[in-house]
Amino acid sequence: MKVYARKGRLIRIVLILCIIPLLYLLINYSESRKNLHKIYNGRLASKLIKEEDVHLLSEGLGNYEPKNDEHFNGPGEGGLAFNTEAVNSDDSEIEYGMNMFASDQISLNRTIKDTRPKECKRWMYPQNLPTVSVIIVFHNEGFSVLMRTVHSVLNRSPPQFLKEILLVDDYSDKTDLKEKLDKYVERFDGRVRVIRNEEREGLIRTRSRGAQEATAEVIVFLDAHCEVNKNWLVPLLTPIAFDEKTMTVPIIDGIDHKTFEYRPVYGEGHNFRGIFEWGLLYKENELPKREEKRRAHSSEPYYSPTHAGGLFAINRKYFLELGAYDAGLLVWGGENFELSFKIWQCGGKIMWVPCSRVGHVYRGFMPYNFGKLAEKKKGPLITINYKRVVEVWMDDQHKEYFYTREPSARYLEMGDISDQLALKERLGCKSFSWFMENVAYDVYDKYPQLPENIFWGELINSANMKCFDAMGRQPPSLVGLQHCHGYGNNQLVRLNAAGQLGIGERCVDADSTGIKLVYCRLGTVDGPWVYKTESKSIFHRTQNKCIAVHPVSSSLSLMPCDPNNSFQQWMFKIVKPR
Ligand code: LR7
Ligand code: MN
Repeated sequence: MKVYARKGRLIRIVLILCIIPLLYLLINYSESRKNLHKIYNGRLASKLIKEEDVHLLSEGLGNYEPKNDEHFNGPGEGGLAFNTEAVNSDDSEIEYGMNMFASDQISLNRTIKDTRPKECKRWMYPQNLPTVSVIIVFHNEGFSVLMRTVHSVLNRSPPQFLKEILLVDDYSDKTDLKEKLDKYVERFDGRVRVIRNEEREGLIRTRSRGAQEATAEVIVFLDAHCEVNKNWLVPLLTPIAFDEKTMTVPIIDGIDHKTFEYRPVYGEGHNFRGIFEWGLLYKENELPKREEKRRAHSSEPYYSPTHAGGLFAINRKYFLELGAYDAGLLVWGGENFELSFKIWQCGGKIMWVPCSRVGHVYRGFMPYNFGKLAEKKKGPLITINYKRVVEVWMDDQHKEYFYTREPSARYLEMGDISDQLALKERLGCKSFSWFMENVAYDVYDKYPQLPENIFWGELINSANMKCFDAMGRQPPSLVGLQHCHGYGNNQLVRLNAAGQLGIGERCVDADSTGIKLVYCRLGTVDGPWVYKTESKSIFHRTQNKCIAVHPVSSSLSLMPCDPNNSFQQWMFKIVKPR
């Protein structure tokens, strides 16, 4: 008996001695877990967990880092460039705007480099997140590029949140996008659905259709030539889970259209956001201090006035309540501004998410035409889209900036916008000035208010009746003289009240090599030019010379002014779009 009692006590002592530290560890562990929950409880993600606590993260707790890092050695693996010698010999680039030979050699499941800020692995995310329909609209895209987009989404999204991938075919005519595609997606057991337009609708209407047909709570749009990166989805869903009127945008890395090399768009620690110039060309700008400071960590989501257009997540019901995209916008362009202005002005938010990265193939040029829809419309279709957006969402002051930068847009027929204005009224949306002051305040730093145009139109030389032409070249380059074509575009020249001579978003300057197209100095709207009505000369104030045409070569340069020389005489002729 005694022996047993002693033994029993000993066991108890040993047990207690063991249990105390075990209990301690256990309590500590669950405390830490509780703290982790607190971190995101009711908040977006305002604290990172500490480096030393990373081992506490587990799937169930809201960390979605994939645990197995696979490595392969095939072509293009790790997001590396495909061997360029082979690449140069292919002419699919003309058909697709990207090198399909290279794409066809690269695995649909290839690995890419993790381009996120290091911090990203340490964020906690909620366990309950909405389900997602990924919508990919396409028109005549390359099969392997489209499928690599699908594979990357399936491989890198938590299956509990990814309800479906919707492929919406905008009336492609390539044969491999028909039965072959239908057959291919069968292997995904209904997780990938293909729907097709009866006629060409353009990407804007096709996306709206995709939203209608989607069945999940959140829709995520991707272009048909993307690769999503590690843990891309959850960081996009989290801000939406906390606030349904938030649209989230991943950071868009580049995929080379020749080699399919995957490259980070910005260096670590640099955050940019989407803005615009007054001709509604999309621009990106380093995050303003005010927005940088609003957040505790550089990898946290931040507010952005707009987005590039193609890649974003939004609550489906909310998107449809906003009227989806204006159905009067045709084919391509401007829809990114329409949606952005609508979201911000009508009570929502746009956030860019540094921890969500998606690669996109930037093509060298657009390989498709705009189809029948473009023929129905007179004038340049993209500018018509811009005009609709401007007329619906801007106020008189800012509309004026647009028409100053794009003067021929005044003459464009934009169709009926009364539905859009009614929607704006119904949703009780705020003014564009409110948006500029509170959200897009950094636009003015780069693109200040535009002085009025004193003259604009084709700039025609009196001696040979040819037109000033930007020649479609990238600055710095020489301005040329060409037959007047009457379409404006590269021949549409503006001289504003502050002496700036502009063609499109570019400026005209002069040096010893000639008359040049240059990048306008950001934040300035002035220049050295004066048009002298009596002598019809274009005078450079600081160099005290005039623009002259060489009688033989037709090249342009600055010469000592001679009011009687017709090679120095110019007329502005207003061009209306055709
Ligand atoms: O008629 C069409 N029907 C379509 O379904 C024309 C195109 N499409 C498809 C096309 O197959 C592709 O999947 O629509 C998608 C977008 O077309 P792209 O890839 O030719 O457009 P883009 O990448 O040159 O242009 C950007 O701007 C567009 C303006 O309308 C769209 O918003 C694109 O989605 C957008 N792309 C991005 O934002 C990716 C980042 C690029 C930048 C900056
Ligand atoms: Mn694209």
